[in-house]
Amino acid sequence: MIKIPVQMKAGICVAVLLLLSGCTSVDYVHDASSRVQAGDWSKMQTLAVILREYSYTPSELRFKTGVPYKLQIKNKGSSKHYFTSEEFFKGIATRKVQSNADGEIKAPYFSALEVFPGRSLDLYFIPVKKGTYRLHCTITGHEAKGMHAVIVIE
Ligand SMILES: [Cu+2]
Repeated sequence: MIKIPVQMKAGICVAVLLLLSGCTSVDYVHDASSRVQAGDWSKMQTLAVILREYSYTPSELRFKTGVPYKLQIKNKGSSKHYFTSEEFFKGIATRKVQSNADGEIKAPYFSALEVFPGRSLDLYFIPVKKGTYRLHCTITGHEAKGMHAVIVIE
């Protein structure tokens, strides 16, 4: 029998865990459109998040599963910023993203939204998967300067 050193065993465990997490990585909500249609949008709750150099306000956004939301993503900064949170977008049933000046975009899911300075986008959605998700701006240097936040679905 081959003896495997303890350290190597630990390494193998980590490798297996990484493989498992890779295999079970969260996919998008497949029944998003039926969840959106079944939602009671007359009870929609509206929240806002402000983007600026280099922060999200509030720095923690909390949502409840099953509740329809409109999240107003407002860029009050002087440069463009991103609302990027792939795992959060995988945990919600998206209805649409609306630009109040230009129209609305209907898609089963998004992974990132870019908002120009002085503009805003409204994300209409119903949270599905509980969890804590990292939100960040993917423009070079912004996250390092503090442009990150947490989204909690409870
Ligand atoms: Cu930014």
